[in-house]
Amino acid sequence: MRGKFITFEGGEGSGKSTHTAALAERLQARGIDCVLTREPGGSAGAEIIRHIILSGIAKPLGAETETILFAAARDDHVRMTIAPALDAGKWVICDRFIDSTRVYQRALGKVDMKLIRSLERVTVGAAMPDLTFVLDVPAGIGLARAKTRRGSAAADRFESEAIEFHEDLRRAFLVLAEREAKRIVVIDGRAPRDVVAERIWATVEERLLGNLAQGVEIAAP
Ligand code: Z5A
Repeated sequence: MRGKFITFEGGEGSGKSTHTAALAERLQARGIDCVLTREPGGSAGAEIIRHIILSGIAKPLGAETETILFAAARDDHVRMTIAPALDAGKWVICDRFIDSTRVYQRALGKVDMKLIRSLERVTVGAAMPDLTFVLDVPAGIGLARAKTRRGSAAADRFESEAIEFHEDLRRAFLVLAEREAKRIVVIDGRAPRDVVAERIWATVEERLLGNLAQGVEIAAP
């Protein structure tokens, strides 16, 4: 049976890395084989493209070229990591995916949605997420968390954008979640870590594990 595909989205410092890891650990404890991955990156080719994008050297080439670079990275990631894992029955937990392109490249570069959707069709194919969490925090909180975590290291290509940009992103994620309410669940990321983790787990149990328990044997914790 094909594995389940769960993605995490949201602004900078909203807790995606924290909660992708926590969910993968909890699923493993239930005997579910998981692959934890991220975008941009998650495969050898995509990690090279990640470095190019986040260093900012592609910024002068324009928002459309950056969008195409994200798509090239995704194509490699889906072919080399995500699709083989799902086909093998593993669950894939991914930190950022298509909704980041829809929101960031649309908001940042006003890239034509037709281009974004066409690239999505080519790169993603059947590997659409079964469930997506948007971790929602005000931009000021997320940026402050990310700054604390970064310490003295320099801000990357996107962290260095103005706070208004990050607030626009937050709104855009919420609009997207409203439009695709069947797939996307918004979680208040301001709550304490363990509360956020419990809300995520409850949703996974309700939406994915409930169905699975009817057809598949799951190892006891
Ligand atoms: N991007 C794009 O433009 N288009 C695309 O298609 C894709 C991506 C796929 C990737 O950056 C950048 O690429 C991203 C969008 C763009 N840029 N931005 N901005 P990245 O991978 O380097 O970083 P990120 O995805 O933005 O994530 P992040 O900064 O690593 O944050 P996070 O993963 O959401 O948060 P975290 O690391 O789990 O938590 C941050 C800190 O807060 C950390 O110290 C935690 O311990 C703490 N934390 C977490 N949860 C809590 C709670 N609940 N309370 C208090 N503190 C907490």
